Amino acid sequence: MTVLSDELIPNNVDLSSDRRLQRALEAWQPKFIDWWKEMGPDGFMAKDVFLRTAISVEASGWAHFDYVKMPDYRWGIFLEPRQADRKIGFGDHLGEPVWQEVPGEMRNMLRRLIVTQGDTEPASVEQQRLLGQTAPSLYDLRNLFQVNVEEGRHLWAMVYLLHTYFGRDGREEAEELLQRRSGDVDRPRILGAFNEPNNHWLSFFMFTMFTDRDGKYQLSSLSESGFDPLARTCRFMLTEEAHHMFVGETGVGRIVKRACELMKQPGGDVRAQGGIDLPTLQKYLNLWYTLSLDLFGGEISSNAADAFAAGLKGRHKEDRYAEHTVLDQSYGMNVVEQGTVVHKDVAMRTALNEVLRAEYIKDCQRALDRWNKTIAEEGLDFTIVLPSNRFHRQIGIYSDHAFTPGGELITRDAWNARRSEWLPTETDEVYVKSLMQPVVEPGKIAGWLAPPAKGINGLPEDFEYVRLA
Ligand code: BYC
Repeated sequence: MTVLSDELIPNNVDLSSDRRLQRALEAWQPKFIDWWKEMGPDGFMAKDVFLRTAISVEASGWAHFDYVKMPDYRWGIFLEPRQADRKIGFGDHLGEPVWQEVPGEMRNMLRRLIVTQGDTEPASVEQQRLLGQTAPSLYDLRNLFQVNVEEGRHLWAMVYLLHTYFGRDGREEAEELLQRRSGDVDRPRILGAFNEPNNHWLSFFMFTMFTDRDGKYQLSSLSESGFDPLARTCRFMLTEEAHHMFVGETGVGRIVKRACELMKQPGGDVRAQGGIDLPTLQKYLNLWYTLSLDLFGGEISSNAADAFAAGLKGRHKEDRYAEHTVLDQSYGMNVVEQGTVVHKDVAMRTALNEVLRAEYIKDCQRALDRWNKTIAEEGLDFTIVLPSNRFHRQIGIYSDHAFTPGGELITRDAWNARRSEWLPTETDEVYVKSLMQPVVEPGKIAGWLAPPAKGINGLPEDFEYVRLA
C-alpha cells in the first residue's frame, strides 16, 4: 500500500482492519493534540501555514503543499511498502527472514530503542516552542513549523510501533512520551541534547544541522533492523529528515554569508552592524556539535554490541560492508590511559557507536567545507572547524577528562579558565538574543541573515508562507 487512507488517522497500514489497535490509537490521538496545543509552537495555532503533507509514500507523491492550521495537520502512520523475502542483513541472525513480530527475548532491548527514538521527537518540538515569536522571515517561520509538524509525525511513527507490538507496556510508554518534558528537572527527556535550551535561531540552525543529522544516522541504522516494521517506518522518516538538515545547513550557511558581507563593510565589525560574527558562530557550533556527538552513546558500548548481535540496529548503509557479523574485527580508537591519550584496538561490535559517529563526523565536515568555500569566495580569511571528538563530551570515555577543541588533554582548571574562548558565554547569549527581532513582512529578512537561495516548492521568496493577518 502506498496511498494513504483518509480515516481519522491517515495510514497505509490497513489500520481499520484491526479495530482494537485503531481504538487504542484513536484514544491516544486527543492526548497528542492536547500535548501539541500545550507544548507545540506558541502563538501560531490558528494561523494558516504553507505546509507539506504526505499523501502517499511513493517518492513521486508524498509531498503535497497547501495552507494548513497546525492542529489540523494530518499526522498519520506511513510505512514504506514491505519488501518480499527481506532477510536480516547483519549480526547473529544474518540471512534469516526478517521478523514481523517482536521475538520475545528481544522485547526489552527493542522497546528501549523505540522509546529513546520516540522521546527525541516531542522533545525537539518543546525546545523550539517559542522560536516562532522571533522568526527572521516568513520563509524561516514556515520551515520551523514544517520541522515541528514532522517531528510530531515521527512521534506517531514510534507510538504506532509501541501500540501495535508491545501491548500494555507499549501503551504505557506512549503515554509517558507525552508526559516527559524537555529540560524538566523531575521528568526530563531521555537524551542530553534534548534537554538543552534552544533559545534563538542561531541555536535552531545549529540544532537542525547537527542534532537532526544524528537523527539521520540513528534512523539509518534502525532502518537496517531485522524487525521489519521498524525498518520500514524509519525509511520513510528519513525522507522527511532530509528537509530538516537542509534547514540547518542552509540556515548556518546564510548566517556565514551575511557575516562575510558585513566583514567587507568599512570597519568590518560584524557585531557593530548587527550581524553574527564568525567567532561567535564557531562557539555555538562547538556547543551543538559536541552535544550531538554525545547522542551516539559511549565509544565502547555493550548495548551497541548487543543490539547489533540481535539484528536490531545495524550500521549506516550496511550493504556497503563486505562482512556483516564483524565477529573477528577490531576498531582503533583513542583512549585515555594513565593521563595520556593512546591508540587502542577494541572489539568491533563494542565500537559500533563510534563507527556510526565517525560517519556522522565526515558528513558534518562536508557542510563545513561548503561554508568555508563561501568565506573563501568572499575573499576572507577564516576557517570554521569541527572541534575534536574529545572536546566537551558528557557521555563516553572522554567525559571524565578535559580536552581543548584541538583534542589536547588538559586539566579541568585549565579548561575552565579557557571555557569562554570555546563555548558561548552569557554575554554571547545576550548579544545573539538581542538580534532576534521578528520580521514578518513577506519577502523581508532580518539583518543578521542572508536571504535563501530560492523559495519553497518553486514559489517566490516574497510568498506569504504564513498568513499572520
Ligand atoms: N544522553 O551503551 P551506551 C533524532 C545512556 S536524534 C543521556 O553508551 P547506547 C532527532 C544510555 O541510554 C536520534 N543518556 O549507549 C533529532 C544508557 O543508559 P542505560 C535519536 C545517554 O545505549 C532532532 C547508558 O547511557 N535516536 O531522531 O549504545 C530532532 C549507556 O549507554 C546518552 C536514537 O537515539 C545521552 N546522549 O546508545 C528530532 C536511536 N547516550 O540503558 C529527532 C535509539 C547514552 O544504561 N537509541 N546514554 O540506562 C539508541 O540507539 C541508543 O540508545 C543510543 C545510546 C545511541 C542513544
